[in-house]
Amino acid sequence: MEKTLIILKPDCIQRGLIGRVVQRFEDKGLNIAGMKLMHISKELAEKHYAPHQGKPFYPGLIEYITSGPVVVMVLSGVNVISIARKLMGATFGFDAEPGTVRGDFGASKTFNLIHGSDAPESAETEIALYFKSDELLNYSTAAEGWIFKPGEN
Ligand code: 3AN
Repeated sequence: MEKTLIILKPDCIQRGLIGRVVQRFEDKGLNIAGMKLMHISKELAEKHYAPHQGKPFYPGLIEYITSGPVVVMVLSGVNVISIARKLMGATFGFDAEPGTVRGDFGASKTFNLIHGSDAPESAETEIALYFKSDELLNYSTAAEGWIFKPGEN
């Protein structure tokens, strides 16, 4: 099953939005394989955002993601990477469509509430940065047969 790394960023936690954002993923029927509250160190942030090193917004990005606790989650499901990114919305809140996390809760370029992996390769790399393999659970839910139809995709 495809997996993706989601981070509820410091503004999401400070604004008391954890439950409402997680609810959206649960409502969609995505399976939570791992979840924890943590404070991202500067060293870990630099590894995560290595592809953006050198860009003008990079120093602010490191400062922001390390500025307070975050919730990191691994979601699993068929097409979970693209489904999660659609639920998140466009990168900046002022561009994001209503109905998405960023479109409903965000208005800023910097404070964009949530991260989601953008491809299977980055998902694998990012998941390994935050979770040991024994922290990820592989389990079925009673409803999943009504959410994902085997062989459909
Ligand atoms: P996304 O999170 O939608 O995949 P990316 O991969 O283009 O967006 O950028 C990674 C992160 O870098 C974004 N989530 C955002 O926090 C930050 N970022 C990208 N461009 C800018 C910018 N021009 N100003 C401030 N932050 C930015």
